[in-house]
Amino acid sequence: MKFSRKEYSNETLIHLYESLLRPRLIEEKMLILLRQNKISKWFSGIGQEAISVGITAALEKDEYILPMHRNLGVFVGREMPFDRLFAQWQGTMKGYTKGRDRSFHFGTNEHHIVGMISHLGPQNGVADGIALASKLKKEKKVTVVFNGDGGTSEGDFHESINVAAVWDLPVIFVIENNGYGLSTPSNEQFRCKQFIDKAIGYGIEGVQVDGNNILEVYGTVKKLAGSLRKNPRPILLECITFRMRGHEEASGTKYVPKELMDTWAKKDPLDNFEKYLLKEEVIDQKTVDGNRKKIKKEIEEGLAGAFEETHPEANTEIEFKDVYAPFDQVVANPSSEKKSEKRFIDAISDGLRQSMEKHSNLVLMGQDIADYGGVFKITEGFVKQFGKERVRNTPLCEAAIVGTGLGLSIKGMKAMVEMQFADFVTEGFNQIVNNLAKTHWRWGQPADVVVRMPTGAGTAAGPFHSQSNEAWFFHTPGLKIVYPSNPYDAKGLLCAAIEDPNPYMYFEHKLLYRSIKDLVPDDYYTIEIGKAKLLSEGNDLSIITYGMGVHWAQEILSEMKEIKADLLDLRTLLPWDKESVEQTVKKTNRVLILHEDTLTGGIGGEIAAWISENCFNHLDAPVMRVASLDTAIPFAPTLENNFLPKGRLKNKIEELLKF
Ligand SMILES: Cc1ncc(C[n+]2csc(CCOP(=O)(O)OP(=O)(O)O)c2C)c(N)n1
Repeated sequence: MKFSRKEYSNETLIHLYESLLRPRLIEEKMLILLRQNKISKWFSGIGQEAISVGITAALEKDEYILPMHRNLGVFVGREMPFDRLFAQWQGTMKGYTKGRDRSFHFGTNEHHIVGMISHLGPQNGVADGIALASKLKKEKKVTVVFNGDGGTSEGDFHESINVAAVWDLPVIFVIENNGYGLSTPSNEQFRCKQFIDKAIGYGIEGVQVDGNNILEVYGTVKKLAGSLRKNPRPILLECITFRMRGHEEASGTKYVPKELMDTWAKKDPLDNFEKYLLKEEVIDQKTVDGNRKKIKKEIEEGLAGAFEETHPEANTEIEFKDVYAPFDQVVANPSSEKKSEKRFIDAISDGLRQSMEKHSNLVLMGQDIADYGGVFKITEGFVKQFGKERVRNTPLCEAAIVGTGLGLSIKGMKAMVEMQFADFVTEGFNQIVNNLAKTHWRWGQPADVVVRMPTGAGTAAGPFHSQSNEAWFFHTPGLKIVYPSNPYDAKGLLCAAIEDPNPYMYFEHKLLYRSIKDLVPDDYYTIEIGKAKLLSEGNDLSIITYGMGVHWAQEILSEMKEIKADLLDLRTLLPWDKESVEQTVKKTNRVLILHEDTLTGGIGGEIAAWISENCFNHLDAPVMRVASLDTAIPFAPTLENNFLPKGRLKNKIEELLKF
């Protein structure tokens, strides 16, 4: 291995050497502890340390790094206290996740590190968001995100590089090309000869380095980072290396040919650098021995601190409390009586515009939302008022953009992501349910993102432009869900969702956009989250519903004049208003839950279960549900009408009353 020390001082070389030695010695210790059954799992980065170490040393301390499972060198390079780092692996309170997540799955803003979730890929979108925030704030900072060669097959990788390319984001996308993804060799993972060739396809620069040569990695990244700070743009950095141990310790390396192991053993980044420094007389054997002794002592001290504690005592209240970032909503009332007639769509647009005026850190992202104004024209005129930096057209890449939203919130900004149709949220699903929803609970980082979801059927748009998919998210702790049924609520709930630092799914029914209007305050206001609204009152039965269900119920009730019903509009689905539900059940003793979503596994099932468990003595009839058929949504209007529950509502009311 050829080293070129360039202009580096002895101090720099020794710093790099010690930074390489630390993770190696920690790992050697962890492998012993693993054999002694004192730690649970270990992903080894032995042989690859020069990449994490060189990159971390080349960056400024407040530049974000998004490492993976083999990047111990990043955590150590950022001078994370050993006792806390080791405690994190032990799942104790001294760690970074209150025992909730394992190994390297955590972030800390103090050290400007955002660790991966287990899923490979989503870290790239988050890196885009951090880089976008840095760029918008004109900070001249670089963000670095790590990938294994196997992980590059994931869609998130592709989407995020594409976004960074189109938006000129200062991100270094690192690929540690180490020959294997778990047991799968490169030739079964990708067809390209080398990853820098892929950079061409994204229209960005690709740079390849010997990932085992610390000076090459350090020097290259230092130069690239300097250039990116001045001239923001993404770079694909391919680091050629090899995985010297199994995927994780239990999986072994039987499938790796011995010759490969032997060849790469000779290229060990630490041994080679140590030999070079000894030869150049930058260090001597005494320093080598002294350093090892010193670091081993630091490790032992760290371990003693980490092993002081056992696993945390479970406290259900705290577990629930941390699901959401703390936020005491103060409901904002309009500052004047001024009102004007607004359609549902105008109310949403108005709320969004006023939120943009109120929160200068709010960024809107979505397909065609800039000059075109979005396919439904919600953001028409926004570019003129707020500029293209804050009203951003995105490429077709829902996952990367939701991830970008999280990245923005890590940098203290707010994001609104418009799904062109709620159906397409499937492409961003992982980022929502695993990243947005869990990040606060895992390591205390709020995900200040509102995802707007144009939803619902009735427009003969077929199975992929009509879905009601709120139940997918209802099952995910950490999200909040609002679903307004009228223009007043649409504006107030949107403004409230944007104020709250927690992640929201905001459902807006497309059929209501232009079909209903109302007198809506012109000023900014918010509506209490988690509060249902009783829209009409009667003693015969309670109809509990939301969204389009409200309008169907109103229409049918106006036809069934002899029947007097409580009509409860939930408005917020997560957390839903149990108190108001309980009140109406106790009053009418008969409950019908109505929703546009399909029956099985719909939100109605949960509410019905809760009522039967908590209000059983107040029921004169079983809780009944009416919902869409358990099929996909058909295109032809006759079939669609048959699918939707409206046509069955009247009979169901009669059935319930007869019981
Ligand atoms: C989305 C996703 N699919 C599958 C896995 C399981 N998995 C964890 S690591 C791994 C192999 C990763 O290979 P590579 O990206 O090359 O990184 P390396 O382990 O070689 O450093 C797999 C398949 C995962 N974590 N996430």
